[in-house]
Amino acid sequence: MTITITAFERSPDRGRGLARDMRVRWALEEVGQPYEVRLVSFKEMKEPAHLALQPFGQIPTYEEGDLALFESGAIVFHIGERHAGLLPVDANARARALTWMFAALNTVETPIFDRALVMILDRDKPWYDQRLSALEDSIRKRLIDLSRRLGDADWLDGAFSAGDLLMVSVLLRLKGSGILEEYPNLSAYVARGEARPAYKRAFAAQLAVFTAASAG
Ligand code: GTB
Repeated sequence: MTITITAFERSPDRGRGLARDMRVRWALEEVGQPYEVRLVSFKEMKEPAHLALQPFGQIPTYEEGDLALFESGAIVFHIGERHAGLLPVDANARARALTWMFAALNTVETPIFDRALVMILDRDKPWYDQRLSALEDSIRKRLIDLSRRLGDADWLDGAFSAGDLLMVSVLLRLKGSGILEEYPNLSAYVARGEARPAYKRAFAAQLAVFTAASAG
């Protein structure tokens, strides 16, 4: 059955792989599942056809036969459940991988995404510097703990899993900020994720969308 996901027709990140279709592409590449991409404009994302798939008018979505999903974490989990390569077979290890998926999205991504939003939307506000600094403190708190837990391991809990896929995806947004670089083992962890062939294929595919849109 064909898998179809949605992605930005013109991603505001200009092909840097930061939009959330990237993690779904990466998961599909890790498990070796071919997929098609339907590109949507900002206008189309708010129209009834897309809202039927994603009630908040966002990307990504996932369609496979009569199954339609939204929320990148749920989609990555579904891919991991259906195909080998992202979730351990051992029940306890699988539960721990799921825990890291939630940790990535609930605990680590929140201040990182808020920082990005403030930097885009609030630069002109009188409280901008104070808010940015508070968010960066919150991020550092998370990274100190994550760095300590990762130690000198390659991945968070044994073999690479969907937990690592989401954690690396979340941390990538900090690359070049100077904050991630304060934690050399986390920088190296992110680089290990980016070096995976599946990541590279996913990155190239989403970049090709931006390149084509810029040429057209
Ligand atoms: N919780 C949902 C999920 O994980 O699937 C969140 C989905 C989401 O935030 N989608 C964003 C979206 O559709 C795109 S990824 N936004 C349009 C809207 O809400 O109207 C977030 C994103 C956007 C832009 C960049 N960037 O330019 O760097 C990075 C990430």
